[in-house]
Amino acid sequence: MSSKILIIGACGQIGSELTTRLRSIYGNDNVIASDINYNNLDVVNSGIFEIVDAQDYGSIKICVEKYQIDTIYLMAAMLSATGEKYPMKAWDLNMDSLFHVLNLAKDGFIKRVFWPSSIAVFGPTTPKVNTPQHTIMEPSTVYGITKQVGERWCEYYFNKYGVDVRSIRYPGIISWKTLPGGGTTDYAVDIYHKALADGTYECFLSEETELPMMFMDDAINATVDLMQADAEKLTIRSSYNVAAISFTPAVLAEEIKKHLPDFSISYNPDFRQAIADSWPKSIDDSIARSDWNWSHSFDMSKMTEEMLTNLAKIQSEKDAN
Ligand code: AKB
Repeated sequence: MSSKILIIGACGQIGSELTTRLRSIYGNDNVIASDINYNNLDVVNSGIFEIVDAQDYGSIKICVEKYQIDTIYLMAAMLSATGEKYPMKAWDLNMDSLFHVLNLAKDGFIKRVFWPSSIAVFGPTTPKVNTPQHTIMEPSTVYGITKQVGERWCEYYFNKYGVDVRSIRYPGIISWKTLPGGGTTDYAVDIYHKALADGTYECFLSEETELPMMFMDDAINATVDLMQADAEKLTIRSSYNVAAISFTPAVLAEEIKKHLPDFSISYNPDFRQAIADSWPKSIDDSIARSDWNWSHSFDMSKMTEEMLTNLAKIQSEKDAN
């Protein structure tokens, strides 16, 4: 029998592009997209779609049984900036949903789980440059706490119950198809939209704030490759460090200026600065590279080219209509 996949949080930034890729690999009928709303019509209309509340065990289980799901990608989460505004909601959403899915696997309803972690698991006491896979982790955000605790539970469910759970510590993800929501790294997407629309951008992080980032295509490749890897090759069952590029807002602005010479940037750091300051500048992902051959393809210039070309195309199509 072929694999049947359920994506929870399929209308979000990563979930939507993951849905498209998984449908192209496994076939539309084998990839069920779900979310708490119909916010992404491309996802809703391109295959089977169900309303599923990630915090409601019953609603996930009904969907698992209806479609005989064996693999869940749990992409629903509250990110770092929104999490600081609603700490208990972030805790409840991020932890309830993870336990529901891990317990479905433990109880034999599904076989495999993908759960995203984040560079937010690291904190102010973590070494900032080339942050190792195993190091001090004292996250100072609610989101980071949920991701660190989640990683511990994933490893526990693997060791104790044999649950095949796999995870990646995503850096900031940059894409032109869907906007991110509520993260600290969101500036690296907003900047492209504003550069094209207004020719100027006010950044909520300071010019020298260096953070690990990745173009969406690489993030989706990493996710698919990890899920397709032989289980015996995986030495990490908490969550893998993965890395692509690291840059500051000032360096990104210079790259954009190569395409849009009149672009200007100003800086007005807000509460997200403290979050960014607590995270690594760059990540050592050598274990992912050796365990499952992870490698990235987009550097900053290729990504910028791709972002500006596609966003400009969307804008001119809108203008023409
Ligand atoms: C955020 O900024 O909260 C996320 C992340 C790094 O996990 N993009």
